[in-house]
Amino acid sequence: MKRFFLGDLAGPRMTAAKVGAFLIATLNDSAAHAAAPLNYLTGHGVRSRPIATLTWALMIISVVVVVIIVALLLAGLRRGHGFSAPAPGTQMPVARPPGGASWIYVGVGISTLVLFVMTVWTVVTLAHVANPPRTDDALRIEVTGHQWWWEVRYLSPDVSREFITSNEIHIPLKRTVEVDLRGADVIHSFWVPALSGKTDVIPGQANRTWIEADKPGVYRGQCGEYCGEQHAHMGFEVIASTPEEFEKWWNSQLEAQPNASSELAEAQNTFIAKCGICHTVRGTRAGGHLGPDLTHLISRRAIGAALLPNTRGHRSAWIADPQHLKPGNYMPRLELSGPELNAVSTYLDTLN
Ligand code: HEC
Ligand SMILES: [Cu+2]
Repeated sequence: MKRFFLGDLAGPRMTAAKVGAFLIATLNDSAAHAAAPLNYLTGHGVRSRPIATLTWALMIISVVVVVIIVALLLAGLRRGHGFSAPAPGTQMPVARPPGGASWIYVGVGISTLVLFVMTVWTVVTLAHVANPPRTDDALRIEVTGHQWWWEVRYLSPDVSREFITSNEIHIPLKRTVEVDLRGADVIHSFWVPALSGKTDVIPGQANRTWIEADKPGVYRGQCGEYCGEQHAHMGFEVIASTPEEFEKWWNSQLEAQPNASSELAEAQNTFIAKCGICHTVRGTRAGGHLGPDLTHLISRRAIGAALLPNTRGHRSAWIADPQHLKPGNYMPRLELSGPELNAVSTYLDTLN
């Protein structure tokens, strides 16, 4: 499936076919994810569907209003009143021709009614989606916004089942997920267009939002509030799967990493020495919190906050020069030697 971006439409060759293809990709539910990952015109859960319906309704009403106004304006211009220039010295009458005022009364009346209905509909929809329909079996997670990545902590009544991961949120299908939002530095905004609207992530303030997906899949999320140089690359992914798959994933994430076997010991030591001050790998002496938790790095789909696919090549390129791939981010270029880079990459490969 070709990916479409609004930018594709612009440029010198904006054809009807291009516009059509874009609209079809936007409207076609299943293609929408792949074609336009941040598409908010189709909802995929109990929360986003009423919002998407409202968005479409407001958009259609607005377009109809513009069309009516333009049509009336053109009709008025065409009709004219055959107004010939007065002879010099004569007085111009100031009285307007009678009859036109009813257009204004009726127009204002209809506009007021439409605006009133739109306001009530908006308020009712927002109130309806503000709180989840049921919270008794809700899953609770805590998401912390950092410049420019997301830390995700899974909460559980049994604290031994809690753990931290980053930039990837797994959720079980058809279950409410309450998201407690924390800010580590500046104001960010948590946004998964297909599942919910935006909620600000503010340092020192505990905000809460909720998401729920009813179809399995990968939903793209994005920081929705300008937060500095790499704001555009502060993405994440929400992965919705069946409750069984979700449970399996949770259990696998809980596991700590074993101490490396003798042939990997040196690679692990290099990692701990060079990277452990900022990154955690549970089960080892690497326990830093300045960067994402790397305990199960290999299980994730992307690195750099949804910047690059998580392949060995991209990982090595990142470690060799993170400032080239994401200028200004808080992982410095570490000037590793060739063997060190190789050792660290080899060690990362084991973090399943
Ligand atoms: C000074 C702190 C610091 C050091 C030292 C550091 N990192 Fe990072 N690292 C970060 C930060 C911060 C990020 C998040 C960058 C972003 O996405 O904005 C990061 C991101 C990463 C990521 C991507 C993780 C993800 O889920 O997106 C990998 C992989 C990584 N670092 C590996 C390493 C390795 C390997 C080393 C040692 C050679 C290392 N880092 C050293 C701070 C550090
Ligand atoms: Cu941000």
